[in-house]
Amino acid sequence: MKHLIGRKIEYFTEVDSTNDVAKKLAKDGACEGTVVIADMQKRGRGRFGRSWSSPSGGIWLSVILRPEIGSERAPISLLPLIAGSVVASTLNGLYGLNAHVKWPNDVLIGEKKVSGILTEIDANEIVVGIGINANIDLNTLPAEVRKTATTLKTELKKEVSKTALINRLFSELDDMYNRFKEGNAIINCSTIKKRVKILTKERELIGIAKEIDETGALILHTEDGSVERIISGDCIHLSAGAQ
Ligand code: BT5
Repeated sequence: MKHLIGRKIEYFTEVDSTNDVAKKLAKDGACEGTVVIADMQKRGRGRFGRSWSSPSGGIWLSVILRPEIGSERAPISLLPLIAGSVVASTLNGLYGLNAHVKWPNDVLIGEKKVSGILTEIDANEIVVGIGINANIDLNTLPAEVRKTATTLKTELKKEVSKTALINRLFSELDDMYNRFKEGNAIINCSTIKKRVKILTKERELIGIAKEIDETGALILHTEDGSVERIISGDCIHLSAGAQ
């Protein structure tokens, strides 16, 4: 099939969270590739129960996927990095930006977050939530978010066409999802080779991010000489230091 992603679009002016709506639609049998889009989210969510600011002007959407689970070639844990890579390449292709993906789910411009991904898996249903700060004035975001965030409007000093952005995003996501199913997804992650601090629920580690394995885990060579495989957590880039 040519275009899977976005073959059905459910549009809302305001929802609590597009991921919640998509999960419900998926349970009710919505077809793979269905996308839920909202102008605003009242309770946008990040990982680990964090909140995601979602004022009007942003792009808040969730995609329903049903890849064949158990396929070793296509581990679903790669999906946040794949979605992030697609967002970065879409922004760079359309606007000549230098957006890049920080492991495991952030799209940054410089070191400021312009987009975040929240993937939720329930049985064989996967919802990939994508938030992009598009036509948002930075000062409409909460003060604590403003410190680490940016928006396309701030970077480009003008508003973008959300329709053009969404269309390009769907088309690139479609291509990459096909590659993913064949085991050929392309992941560009700027965390590799950087000195990083990793924060997990249990611990804090500093080291060099050596690579991302085939499941999306980060392979960290720590300062005290051990090699750790990190499957989930937060990452802070400490250096630009490619080596
Ligand atoms: C994420 O979590 O980055 C995942 C964000 C996913 C949002 C999309 S929007 C469509 C779909 N529906 C949802 O309900 N969610 C998804 P995490 O890595 O945990 O980052 C969360 C942190 O980012 C927060 O604690 C804030 O510090 C920061 N943050 C909140 N809102 C932001 C924004 N609009 N832009 C940049 N940073 C933000």
